[in-house]
Amino acid sequence: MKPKDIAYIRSLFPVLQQNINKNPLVYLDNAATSQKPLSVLDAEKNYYQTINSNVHRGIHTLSQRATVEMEEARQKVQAFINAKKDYEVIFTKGTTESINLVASSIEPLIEAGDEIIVSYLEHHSNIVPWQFLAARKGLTLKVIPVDDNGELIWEDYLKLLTDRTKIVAVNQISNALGVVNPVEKIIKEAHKVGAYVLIDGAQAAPHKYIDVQALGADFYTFSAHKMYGATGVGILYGKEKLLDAMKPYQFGGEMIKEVTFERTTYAGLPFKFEAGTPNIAGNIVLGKAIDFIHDIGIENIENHENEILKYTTQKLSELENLTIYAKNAKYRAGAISFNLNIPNIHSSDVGFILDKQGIAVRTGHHCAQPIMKRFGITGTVRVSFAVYTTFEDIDRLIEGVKKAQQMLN
Ligand code: 7TS
Repeated sequence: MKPKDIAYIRSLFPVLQQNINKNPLVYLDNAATSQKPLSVLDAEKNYYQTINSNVHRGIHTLSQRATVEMEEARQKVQAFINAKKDYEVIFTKGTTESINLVASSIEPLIEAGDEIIVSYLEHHSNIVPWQFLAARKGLTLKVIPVDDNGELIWEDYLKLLTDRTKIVAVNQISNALGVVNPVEKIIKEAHKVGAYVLIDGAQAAPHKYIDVQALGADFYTFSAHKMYGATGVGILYGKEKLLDAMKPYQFGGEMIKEVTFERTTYAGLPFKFEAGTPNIAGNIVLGKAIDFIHDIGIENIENHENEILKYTTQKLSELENLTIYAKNAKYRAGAISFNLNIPNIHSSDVGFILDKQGIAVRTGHHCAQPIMKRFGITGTVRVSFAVYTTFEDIDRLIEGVKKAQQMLN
């Protein structure tokens, strides 16, 4: 994209127009959460000012409007990931809840002795729910190791697959290192042994085109707040047949067909998994966030961010005494992790010095302690991108890192 296009896009994000610690904000913590464009902010306000009412229950006009808008948003998500049916799209409160839902509701489909495979690259939210499922049901949790480039070791993955493998749960892009996993191949191999595959797309959906049918994913999860939408909104995509066979996650209003004190029957998809009043405004504005992405074009976003990633890698590589993790991984996207090679400092020392210059990054273990341990570290400085990231942002980052080097040496 041309600089003038990026300048226009930046003008749509009020939060970017401010000084932090007396410097223009450089926001490089998009993997944690992205900023929101005016169209999303306005839609959220407009919902509360003109529509606010509960969905799926009111005979009155406002309730019907809210319902139509929320269901239109569901259809936008369906189209965004190319799901076959709109009711295969479940609104949750985030990737974490989407994965917990599957790890809980899938119980009827598994038996003691079955095996679950995750990878060293996972966010804690794609490890811990499976650990607890394994403990509840007497399953074995296996882990795909990574090599020194931060890439999954393919031969080891193949060796872990057995006819007892029931679930394979991996991310498409690692939040800690930015490594892109070969999820299409992973899914194909898992299906050969009859396993179900959950893809954690929290770091992929904001950055690249997703087609759940082409991937063949059984489940696909992501968070609205990382893709220009609101916090408290997530998506679980699941294949109809599997969602139908799973038990409900939570129980209450919305998810029932008929309740008596003796017996309750459940509603069909997607309501079976949407107990209680949802985040109506948040779900509606996810539709607006998707419109925003479509207006720019997801391929344009991906290409721009790849250019930024290449530039950042090159500029960081020119600095001495600095380690970039997964630098030689074949495919990376969205984020880059590094540390200064200075004894007795923590990544947060660097983050603190950058913040004083108005540069926002994330430091620490990024909720991915196993991969940190694999590299013998407690954390990294992580820089992560969005459509509004500029080459000037990266120049400011590099100057900031140089300053941190001087101050900490
Ligand atoms: N999976 C991955 C790959 C993630 O990056 C995150 C959040 C989650 C799951 C959980 O998403 P949530 O929306 O339910 O919280 N990752 C990060 C991060 O890297 N920094 O802050 C949150």
